[in-house]
Amino acid sequence: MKLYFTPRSHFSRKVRILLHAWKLEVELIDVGNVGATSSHAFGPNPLMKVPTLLDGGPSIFDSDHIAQYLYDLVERRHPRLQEIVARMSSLPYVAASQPR
Ligand SMILES: N[C@@H](CCC(=O)N[C@@H](CS)C(=O)NCC(=O)O)C(=O)O
Repeated sequence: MKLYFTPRSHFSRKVRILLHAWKLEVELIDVGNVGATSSHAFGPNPLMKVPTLLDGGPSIFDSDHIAQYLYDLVERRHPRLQEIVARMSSLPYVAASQPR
């Protein structure tokens, strides 16, 4: 798996937190300047944004889509993931951060 990212991108950080928490092996590719005008700098993302994930198929972009992809990947290995996430969502500090 390859993740095109920048260290200061909060969208990238969200994905990196999941990769780290779920112990997924990834090659991190810092694209450098997000103001770059060459699309090559962003890897295979026609929108020229980070993060972008590559995992042997078509490129996956938009951090929420990447998060869902990673979740599905991990869930296949750990069928109880859904239960664990549901339990976490009921914790007061997580519940308090949910929109009303
Ligand atoms: N909705 C996208 C937003 C991604 C995004 O806007 N990334 C910024 C960096 S934090 C970027 O690449 N900006 C470059 C640009 O818009 O030209 C996501 O969730 O991944």
